[in-house]
Amino acid sequence: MNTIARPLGEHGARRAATPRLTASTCCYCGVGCGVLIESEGDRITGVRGDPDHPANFGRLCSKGLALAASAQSTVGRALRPELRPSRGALRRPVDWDTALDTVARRFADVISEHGPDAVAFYVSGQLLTEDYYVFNKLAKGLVGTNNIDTNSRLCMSSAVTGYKLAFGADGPPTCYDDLERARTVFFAGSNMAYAHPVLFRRLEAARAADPSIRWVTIDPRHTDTAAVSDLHLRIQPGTDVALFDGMLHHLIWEGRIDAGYIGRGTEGFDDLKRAVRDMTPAVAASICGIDEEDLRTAADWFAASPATLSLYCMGLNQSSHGTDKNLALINLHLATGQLGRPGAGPFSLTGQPNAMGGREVGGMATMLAAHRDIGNAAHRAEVAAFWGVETLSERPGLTAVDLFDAVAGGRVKAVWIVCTNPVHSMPDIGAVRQALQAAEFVVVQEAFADTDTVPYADVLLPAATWGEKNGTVTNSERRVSRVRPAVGPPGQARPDWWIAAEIGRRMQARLRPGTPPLFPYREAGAIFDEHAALTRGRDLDMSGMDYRLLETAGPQQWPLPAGSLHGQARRYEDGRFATASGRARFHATPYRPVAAATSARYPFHLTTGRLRDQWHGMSRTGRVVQAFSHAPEPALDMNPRDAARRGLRAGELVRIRSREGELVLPLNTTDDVPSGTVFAAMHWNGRFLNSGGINEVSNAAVDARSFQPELKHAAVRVDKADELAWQAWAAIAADGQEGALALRTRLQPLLAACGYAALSLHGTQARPVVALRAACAEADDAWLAALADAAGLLPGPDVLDYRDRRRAVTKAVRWQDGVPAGFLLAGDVAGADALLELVAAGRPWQGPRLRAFAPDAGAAPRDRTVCQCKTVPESAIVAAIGRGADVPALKAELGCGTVCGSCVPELARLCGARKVLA
Ligand SMILES: Nc1nc2c(c(=O)[nH]1)N[C@H]1C(S)=C(S)[C@@H](COP(=O)(O)OP(=O)(O)OC[C@H]3O[C@@H](n4cnc5c(=O)[nH]c(N)nc54)[C@H](O)[C@@H]3O)O[C@H]1N2
Ligand SMILES: Nc1nc2c(c(=O)[nH]1)N[C@H]1C(S)=C(S)[C@@H](COP(=O)(O)OP(=O)(O)OC[C@H]3O[C@@H](n4cnc5c(=O)[nH]c(N)nc54)[C@H](O)[C@@H]3O)O[C@H]1N2
Ligand code: SF4
Ligand SMILES: [Mo]
Repeated sequence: MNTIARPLGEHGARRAATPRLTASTCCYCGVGCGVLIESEGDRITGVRGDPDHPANFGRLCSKGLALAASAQSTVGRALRPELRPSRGALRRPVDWDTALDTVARRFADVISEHGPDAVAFYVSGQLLTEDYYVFNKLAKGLVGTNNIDTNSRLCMSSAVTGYKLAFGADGPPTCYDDLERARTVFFAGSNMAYAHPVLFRRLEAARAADPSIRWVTIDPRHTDTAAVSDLHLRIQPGTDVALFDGMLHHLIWEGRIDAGYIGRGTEGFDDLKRAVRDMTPAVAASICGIDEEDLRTAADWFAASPATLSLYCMGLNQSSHGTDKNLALINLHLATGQLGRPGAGPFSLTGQPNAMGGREVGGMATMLAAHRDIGNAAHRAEVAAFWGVETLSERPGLTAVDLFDAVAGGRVKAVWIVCTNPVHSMPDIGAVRQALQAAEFVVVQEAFADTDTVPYADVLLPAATWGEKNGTVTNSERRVSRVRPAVGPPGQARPDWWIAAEIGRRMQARLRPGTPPLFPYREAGAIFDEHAALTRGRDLDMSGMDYRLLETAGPQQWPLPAGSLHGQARRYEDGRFATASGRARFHATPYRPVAAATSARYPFHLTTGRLRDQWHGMSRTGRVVQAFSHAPEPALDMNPRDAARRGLRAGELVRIRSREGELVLPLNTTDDVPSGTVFAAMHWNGRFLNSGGINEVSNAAVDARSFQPELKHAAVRVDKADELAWQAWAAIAADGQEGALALRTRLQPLLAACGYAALSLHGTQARPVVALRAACAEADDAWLAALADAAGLLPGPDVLDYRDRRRAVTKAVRWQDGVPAGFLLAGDVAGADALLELVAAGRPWQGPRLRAFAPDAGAAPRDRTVCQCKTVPESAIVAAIGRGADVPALKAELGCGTVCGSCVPELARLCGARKVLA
């Protein structure tokens, strides 16, 4: 045990005057790394990895390390409740009582008039378990509706459905220890190098210790994960089921399956065998667009390895047949007995920090608390009795896509959105906007005031966020960790559970006056105890867990029934599953193509995914300069051959169109995407773009069993946006994070008027530079004047400017203390890259100022930062590799990859690329 302060009470650290350390958990991905937060008074001053936490043993990735930087300013935070007094009016600040009473009254009125299913809750896998529990009880226990769904529907629901169908219960059978014990690792639709970096570090270390360990990546894109794998199965998007079925066919007919395991612990194999009879390796390979030999190799490695671990994520789940993709992979594990022992098993990586906690509390429209089912009368009765309510609704709730459809259609009149940004992250955001516009009453509970969903709020409820909250989260290996507050929330922000409980109390007084209080909580620990008690006797039994145990014994895995002191690392080791028969079930999984077929009109297959250093809608990472340095601007990735065929050049603006909508992005050409497929990062949204981001063009097709949308696949066309002939670039150095956020807020309203516009951050955290790139169909003087005004680039003593009205060209550079501190180019943007580099570098200017307008401007061309921790640009790495450096030499010479390690896969890849070329 360490001696670090682990305060028990709410805001325990706020009163502390001296620097202190608070042990908590990272608020980003499902790895669930332990962090130590340094704080002084009400300020977070630093974050480092908790050496005692069993997920990361002190490590953090680039995002975790930037957490303190993300919490430096309250500019842009939601700081007080706001209320729209009438339709069309602006929201006005109100006190908490008014906000809470209004939400309770409006919800209660709708329920009384139209019934409980006329309201809905759309919540988040980033809530803490305690928050989640209260919302679930509010919806299902008090209101009596199952209309509570969550962004986990966009993320984990196919994995949940797959596990339940195959094993009888949700949750992975595996644990992190298996990462070190696996001898063959399959990354299936997972870019783990970016999305679960600290676990990838553990895999790297294991392979460094035992180079015979094999890695196989299944991904249409050549990701950093694929680049460092021994075999990359570069399948056509959406064809995983054919691949897995083809692998199984090969193993069956080669006699490589584990008949003993199949006989002892499973059922349904004969049906499956019949179902894959026609999916020969040759057929499968041709559907997938890969070599038959590679398919056979992958299958042989899978079966022959002493321990095969599959790590899978959105490439499987976000599909109109995501459940089948999960089941087909699980079939392989069951058929080869690669399960229930160290290093082997199907390991679904959870995306969000508490997607697993949400599943525990049953916080989705299709489940009840503690892995119980809505359709099961006994389960409903158990939960109703536990909560002390008469009955629970047996009507299935609305899942995410249907939920917003019902809002649009008027069946759901009031919706309460918590800790998620659907106007960015849902498929077909045009439809979501229409729904929220049509709704009678929209509540948004957010930590940040400037997300794309907030404008639709009739009531904005300001939430406390990471660093300020108290509770628990459960990570990918079912491990429950404490989240502790290092500082108090700013302004009037409050913890999510508190807001839910306060409104719940008020609604109860209206809907069920005189009944025993459902929300008596005074602190988070009491909610956890209630949750844990409700799991008693269930597969996830954590009735032995409470804050005290987590305090003394550290983070624990479930199951951990009352009386035990430690959780269970691995499940199903005895070969008995949670099904009625105790046997795992095989499921036949016929291959089906993606929902949105490409056509002559929409010839490209669009897939989407994550960048290394950004998190979703960027409400937090978008405040940190270094989060932009690895991928500074949004882009559409296209194979160079496809681009050449269409006469498109890198850097040009292209218009991406689907049946749902359109947006404009700059083109990036790269062999990382195969011919016929294009890729865009999912992060950029209306805070940074003139459009809402890539979900303008995604579609709402869902899996028939998990209801998870096919966010990985859309059919699009891509054309040159050559009507956007008039371009403008601007960049302005700001005074620290506060200054940069304030400047971004001033510039943001200018985006909408453009055919394309993007904001990004450059420079350093101490001297951030806010950059704007824009393009319009024609010159717009009024817009330009507004930009110059907002950016402090109006003519003046420190601004050198040049105008050619006839050609509609404007150029201006601003100096501050002899340093170029901002520029604006419009009409003719040659040299904009060099000027941006100059302003970002912040060095004093030598020579005549007029020379700043010359296209080369004396600065090196812009460069990507590969290593964020040591600020090492790609050019320096490529140069060192040219001199013969390998990864250890790069580390020694340049320092890159020596701190968080997030760039190590890319370093390896850059070195490997040289080998291929040499
Ligand atoms: N840096 C960073 N890390 C994150 C997040 C973040 O926002 N930023 N978010 C977290 C969350 S919530 C999640 S859910 C996870 C997501 O983690 P991942 O799922 O690993 O990340 P993605 O980039 O969404 O998608 C993974 C890969 O799926 C591939 N893919 C697309 N279509 C197919 C297909 O049909 N078959 C196969 N086999 N692959 C396909 C894509 O090319 C992509 O490389 O990341 C978590 N970690
Ligand atoms: N095209 C495409 N779309 C996708 C995906 C994809 O791969 N491709 N991935 C999907 C997946 S897997 C996911 S998980 C979703 C994620 O999509 P979202 O859920 O929309 O992602 P975030 O931007 O993380 O939204 C969380 C919000 O909660 C706010 N917040 C932070 N802390 C707190 C808090 O403590 N309380 C409250 N009340 N609010 C807080 C943040 O400011 C932020 O706006 O996106 C999905 N959308
Ligand atoms: S891997 Fe990175 S983002 Fe994920 S929990 Fe750990 S530090 Fe946070
Ligand atoms: Mo996710």
